[in-house]
Amino acid sequence: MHKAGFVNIVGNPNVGKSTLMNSLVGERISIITSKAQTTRHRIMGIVNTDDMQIVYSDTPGVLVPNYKLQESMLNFSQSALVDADILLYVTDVVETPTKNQSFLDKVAQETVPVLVVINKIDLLQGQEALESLVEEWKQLLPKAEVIPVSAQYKFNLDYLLKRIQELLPPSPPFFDKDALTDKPARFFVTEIIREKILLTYDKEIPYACEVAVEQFKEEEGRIHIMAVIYVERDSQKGIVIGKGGSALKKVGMLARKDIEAFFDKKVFLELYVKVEKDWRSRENKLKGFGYMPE
Ligand SMILES: Nc1nc2c(ncn2[C@@H]2O[C@H](COP(=O)(O)OP(=O)(O)OP(=O)(O)O)[C@@H](O)[C@H]2O)c(=O)[nH]1
Ligand SMILES: [Mg+2]
Repeated sequence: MHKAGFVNIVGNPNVGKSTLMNSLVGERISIITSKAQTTRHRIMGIVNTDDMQIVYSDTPGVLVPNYKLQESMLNFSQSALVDADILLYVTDVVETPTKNQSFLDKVAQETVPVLVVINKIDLLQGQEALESLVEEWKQLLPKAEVIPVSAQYKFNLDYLLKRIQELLPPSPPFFDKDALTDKPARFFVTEIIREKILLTYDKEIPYACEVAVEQFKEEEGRIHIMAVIYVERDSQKGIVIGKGGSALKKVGMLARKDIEAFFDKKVFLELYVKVEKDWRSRENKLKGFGYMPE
């Protein structure tokens, strides 16, 4: 009997959803940074064995939208409540459990199994603090199972995986049995560049940036990539480029290394910066960037 299903990962920003998915899949699919709102899309990571296909979905952290891009991000998170076979509600040992009560209310109404994954337990000292946190979550979501883990240090993930395998419904596979993700190669290029932007710039800059791959050419022995970083205003363009081009050069160098590792090939990366006024608030731009259906 073959088992397959959607294991959707939701939760507030920065709790470690992407770290958890990457650890469960064993590949670097989602980008991870210490900044909130790192993930902007719903990204699938697929694990295949002979008799099983687990389709994980990483989603953006749940937030109150302030502009159209964030509305799309919230839509991705909410879509994961609708089509899950198993829901992983990720929290950590830092946030207040009731931080986002309205989303929790929706999780409480789930008819599929819900696993509350308390992440980052490596940060806790002593068993008592953890026990009381587990107790608190059991009160908040009585039907759910509470599983403490450390996604980064891979603590207790074997138990979490065991429960996922047990709960997975009988079903034929949804994707090819050699598929790793639902996203094309170019997507991972834009994500790697975005990760380096999040690491390089402060404050609002990373949030005002979007990356598009304009050219992706496999040449003999290497990949030639041309990508554009879109910002919302002229002043941001100057900051992204930096003095004498230094900041952009740094982003390009860091990204190229990771893209080479991702494709296991030499990469020639050209980066340009362009202004696309207020793109985060414009529907047609968000469609073009893949945040909304065309
Ligand atoms: N100490 C500790 N840190 C962790 C753990 N898992 C993730 N982190 C860190 O938490 C931060 C956020 O991790 P992400 O995986 O990007 O979190 P996320 O929930 O996907 O965040 P968004 O995409 O912004 O919603 C990063 O700095 C991670 O390194 C863990 O088990 N222990
Ligand atoms: Mg994430």
